[in-house]
Amino acid sequence: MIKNPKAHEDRFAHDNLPPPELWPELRFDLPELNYPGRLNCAVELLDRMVDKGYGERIALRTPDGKCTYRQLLTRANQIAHVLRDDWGLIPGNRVLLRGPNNPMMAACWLAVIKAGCIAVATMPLLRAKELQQVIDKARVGAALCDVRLMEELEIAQKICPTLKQVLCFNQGGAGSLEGLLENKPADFENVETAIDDVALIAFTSGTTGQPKGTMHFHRDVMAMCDCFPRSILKPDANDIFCGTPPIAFTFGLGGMLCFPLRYGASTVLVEKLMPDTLLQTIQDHKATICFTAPTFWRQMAALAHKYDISSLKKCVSAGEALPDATRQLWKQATGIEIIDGIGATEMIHIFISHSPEKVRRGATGYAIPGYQACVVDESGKALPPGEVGHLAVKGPTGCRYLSDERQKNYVSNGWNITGDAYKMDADGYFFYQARTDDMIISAGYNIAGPEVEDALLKHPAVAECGVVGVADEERGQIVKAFVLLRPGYAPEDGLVKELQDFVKNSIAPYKYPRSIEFVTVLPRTETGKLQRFRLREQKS
Ligand code: 3UK
Repeated sequence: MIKNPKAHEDRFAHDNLPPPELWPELRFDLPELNYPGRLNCAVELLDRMVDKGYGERIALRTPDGKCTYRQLLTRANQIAHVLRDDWGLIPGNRVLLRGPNNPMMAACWLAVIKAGCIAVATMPLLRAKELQQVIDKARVGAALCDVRLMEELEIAQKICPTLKQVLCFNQGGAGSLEGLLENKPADFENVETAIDDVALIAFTSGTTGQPKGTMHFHRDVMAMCDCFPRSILKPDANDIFCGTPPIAFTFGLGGMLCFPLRYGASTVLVEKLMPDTLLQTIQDHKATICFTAPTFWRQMAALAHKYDISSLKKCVSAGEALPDATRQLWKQATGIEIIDGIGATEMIHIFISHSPEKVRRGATGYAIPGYQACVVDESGKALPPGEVGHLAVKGPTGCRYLSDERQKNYVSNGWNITGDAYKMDADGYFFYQARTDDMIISAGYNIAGPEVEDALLKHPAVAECGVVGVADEERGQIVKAFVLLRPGYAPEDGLVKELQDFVKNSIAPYKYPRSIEFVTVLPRTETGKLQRFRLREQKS
């Protein structure tokens, strides 16, 4: 290891951290969170595992092959040599990563961090304009990009003066990253970073346009591996992980890469998955753990009987609220109780969840060991059980935006305010209501769209739905449902009345959707979230 008291020679990330008084309070309440002062998270996840004897075990699986821990280490080391020797990058430099989930993308992420640089992984579907915002904001000087995603990056490069060096991977031949790797040594002198050097900047778009960069330290990557997995998921070295979230989304960075490596397990990386191909992947690879979003669980429940997925033991849902209707469908289809968990890019991963045995219907779960959570009012005062307010959390990780005024909105009195309306019961279980800015106010009543969605989803005609408030002269807003029907059902007037009565019979009648529109597709983000603002904008 290179001993360097100031591992980050490039101080950009450090200099753009929020002022200390705007940081959330950080708590390290578990013995496993006592890390040494110097630690490189990629070295912990890879070199250490080889040192411990996992070298010949499988780390990565793909539809066409396998790769051991030692092979992955060699590949990451060679890439790190390109970054340092060929490009002359120094610790603290930002490197943009762009690719679907595949072994080279994984190796590049590990290499960037081993070299002491900062990984800025971007969602595969970003266009040049959005890439430009990320590159400018994080002052990115170099990029590694999957050959099939080069087009938008090339457009972005023309308008981004800081971006000097770009290489593509998964192409092979001269001029590509693979071409440069051939004669690189298999060993690399890792950079011994400080525990609180920035390891990655994860961008989150929100709904307003200007993306926010969340900065996470080497310690945060370790903490994400040592909290949710250790206490809730409990994986072991024989587990085979699979799922949909991209490595560029911290949900996927954990579930598809860091968690499996931390526990000596293996991960199936597949580039493009749909509900049927994810089921096929579980069958083909005998996967034991699967990470995906609620809409996938719902669609997979209808198809599960066509596949042999008897290897599957644990199912994780995150990204948006898991409707109880979906939880029950999956349980009926497979016997498995989904593990729901709320996480956020600002927090890096999941902070409220539940073990399968401790599920409570309608609840996301409880604050997992290492985290604290409560529900607060507008002034930040804790509310008693049963009252709806803002979810506030703190733990070993927390929000640090890269030079962004919005730090003040997310962190208040040391708590991270996630932007979600929640209710807590007397046992400390947290019940999701809505995004705070999505609450529907109709004739003076507060109505949470997701509750109406859950009621609708229990009707056999409803495949998917989205519920929002739309302007109404008399009531201020009315509840409007956009409904996607299951095959075999027709969008008839009689069905509107039937669905309205169905909702009135299962939840408080004033919450029923006064307006229902049948649609063939619902607007979603790349991470599987329903874009309610786009439903609200729709004129009918
Ligand atoms: C919503 C949920 C109810 C919630 C994420 C796991 O989704 C992740 O990060 P994002 O920054 O979004 C955060 C927001 O998404 N949400 C996520 N999970 C749930 N709402 N129940 C859930 N289970 O509004 C939250 O504030 O995209 C999830 C791990 C890492 C992540 N980055």
